[in-house]
Amino acid sequence: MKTSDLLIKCLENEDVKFVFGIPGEETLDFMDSISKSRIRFILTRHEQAAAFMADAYGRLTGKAGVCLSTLGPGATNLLTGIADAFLDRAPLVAITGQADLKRIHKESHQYVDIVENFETVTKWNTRIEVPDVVSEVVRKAFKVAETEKPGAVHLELPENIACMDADETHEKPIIPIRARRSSPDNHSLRHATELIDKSRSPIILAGNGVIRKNAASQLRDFAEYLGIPVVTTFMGKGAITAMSKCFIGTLGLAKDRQISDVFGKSDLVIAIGYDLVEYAPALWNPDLDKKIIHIDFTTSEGDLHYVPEVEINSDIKETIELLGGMISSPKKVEYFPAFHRELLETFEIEGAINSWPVRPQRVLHAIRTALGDDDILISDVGTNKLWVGKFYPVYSNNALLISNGFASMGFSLPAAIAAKLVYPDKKVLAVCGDGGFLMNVHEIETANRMGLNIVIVIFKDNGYNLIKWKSMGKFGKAFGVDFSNPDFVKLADSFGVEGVRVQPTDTLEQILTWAFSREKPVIVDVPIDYSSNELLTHLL
Ligand SMILES: Cc1ncc(C[n+]2csc(CCOP(=O)(O)OP(=O)(O)O)c2C)c(N)n1
Repeated sequence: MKTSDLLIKCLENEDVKFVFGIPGEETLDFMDSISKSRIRFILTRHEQAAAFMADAYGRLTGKAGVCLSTLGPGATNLLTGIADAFLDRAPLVAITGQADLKRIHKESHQYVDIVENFETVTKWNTRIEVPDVVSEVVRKAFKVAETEKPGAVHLELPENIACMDADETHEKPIIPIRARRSSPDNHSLRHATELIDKSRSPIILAGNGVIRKNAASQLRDFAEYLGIPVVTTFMGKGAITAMSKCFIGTLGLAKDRQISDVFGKSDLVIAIGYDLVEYAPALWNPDLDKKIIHIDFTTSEGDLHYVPEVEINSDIKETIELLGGMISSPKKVEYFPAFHRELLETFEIEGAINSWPVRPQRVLHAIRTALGDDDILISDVGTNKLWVGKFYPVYSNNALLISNGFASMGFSLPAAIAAKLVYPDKKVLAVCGDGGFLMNVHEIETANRMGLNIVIVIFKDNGYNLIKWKSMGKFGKAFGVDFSNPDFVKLADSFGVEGVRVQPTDTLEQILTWAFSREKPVIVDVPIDYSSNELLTHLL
């Protein structure tokens, strides 16, 4: 069996459903092999988008998404998406072609050392240099990518190896087995229990780790039973349903009201599945005075502002359940019911204000109405993300995808395509700025070719608003942030899809209902008014 056939056989063995990518001359054997398999090849229009799709697939399923490119420029195009999976902790396996091994020691057409290039953005990264290692390499790649914290892995397959025969004895894929994490140890549990029992005013800081391990209902039971308020990070939204009385908001801006109103009142932070890459502890523990309990699969990062009294490095779900049973009495943290009420009220009041251009709050309220609890919203990066992060209530696991570790613009449209492929029966909506949208706009063709009804809502302000806003705050002026846009309705038309520009008299809810009734992608161009951005720092 030739090596590329064996590679595909091993991917099937890992239950890979899709490979996202763009082929090249050096991946011809790979393409020949995949064409004979049950794996669906999703041809994209840019390798970065392919990597974002694999990244979103990984977040939604917990299984590594797979992307493909050729050598050189194809592979360097993949890099941003791979880095996103790396810092956003999404399981991903990237496969790239490479030149014949006989020419990689010298200057040679399209050759750069991709393994070296990918070193800093992958958990593991290797070149397949002999056919007989393929089944071991593939099993290791998926294991490493999917193990906490998940992330990106890269395999390079040179073209002369791809068409070489593997030895028959090595043609057997290794069957994946599910390795279970050991239980939390009693000593650490008792220590954590003591700290919680003694604490006057504890708070839970929940991150994406809770979502990855589907522990939202355990977290809700734990928090509600003990009466402890919960703040999530942006990527932790959904770690506890926004309906829970214990949910009191999201942390995500440098000047966040949470810091003074919530962390200011707390003496103990119970960090569960929290990731420093999203929001630095120096922002919520500047004086190093908080006691911290670290609950996660992996040990904590070395950070002066994050030195836990106790670490429970174990299964998050089991830890929450065991701890809940050990704490003697519920806490009486008094402020949070009022905070939770305020969150709900602000959402309704702000979301009802009709003005022109439209305020982000109004759009997000209409989106919340259009989407069911389990439908999927995907946010791009920019001020649009801050509004989604601070304002949009999430009711279930993975009902919101945000890139907030690497925070790369251009994520939302490709991610929406992957989400719709994974969940054809769910509504999928991408919110993006006009800047982020145009970074991967070509994927409208991909979505259309596949007949996917995804809705893309563009917050149009003709500029890179987040940078403009920050620059105004720092210098009182902004430079190099304004641009013009194409006519998005005509652009949609030229792709063969439908587009609509919201007018002052339109009802957003009706437009979204119509958009979700179509069979193809729909672009909704919303002239946006960012003049209430300051409110972001006052929201819970
Ligand atoms: C790929 C990439 N390039 C640059 C940035 C820096 N950046 C962060 S937000 C932003 C502006 C985003 O503008 P837009 O997409 O229009 O969204 P808005 O802020 O207007 O909502 C920029 C340039 C980034 N995060 N990612």
